[in-house]
Amino acid sequence: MTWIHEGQLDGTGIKPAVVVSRFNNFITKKLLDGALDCLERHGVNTDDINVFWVPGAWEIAPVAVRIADTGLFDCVICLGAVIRGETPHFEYVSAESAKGVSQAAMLADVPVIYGIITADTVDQAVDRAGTKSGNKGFDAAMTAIEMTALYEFVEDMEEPDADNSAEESTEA
Ligand code: INI
Repeated sequence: MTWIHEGQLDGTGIKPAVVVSRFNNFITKKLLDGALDCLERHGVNTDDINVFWVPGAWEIAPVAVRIADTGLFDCVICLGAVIRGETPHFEYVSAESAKGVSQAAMLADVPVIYGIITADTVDQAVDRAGTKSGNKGFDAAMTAIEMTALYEFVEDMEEPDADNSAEESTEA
């Protein structure tokens, strides 16, 4: 028997933290709007959402780690926008902010979700912040809800017992 587990998209009772950077805030404000919209549409209570603003994408991961370490939040959603300029600066900021969030996700007990846009042009960033290509903030929040449910399920998991179950899959 194969056991299949998947987090459900129900945000009831969860306490998310959102870390969002001010750099390129004409984009990041839209990502935040998308994330909040998603959380509220999936049952998260507005009073349970905490938003932390940081200067730029570089600062997102260090703050995300500390927020996760407080134990006060069920997930951390990281939002930012890194847009290519004329110098190699973009490469450093985009690569290190991605690595940082990845490390934070590996270390934290709760899901740390990567919602940082990296774009070659302003148009590409606009497309991903609520226009042609959807809203990456909304998508990140959706991922956070699913992963929060899955983490909680895995944490409480007991050994599956084939004899005592008619179900092959579990809704986390
Ligand atoms: N920060 C961003 O969030 N996006 C960018 O596009 C960006 N660029 O291109 O420079 C950027 N730089 C600032 C960086 O994140 C830090 O805030 C700064 O270096 C101070 O540590």
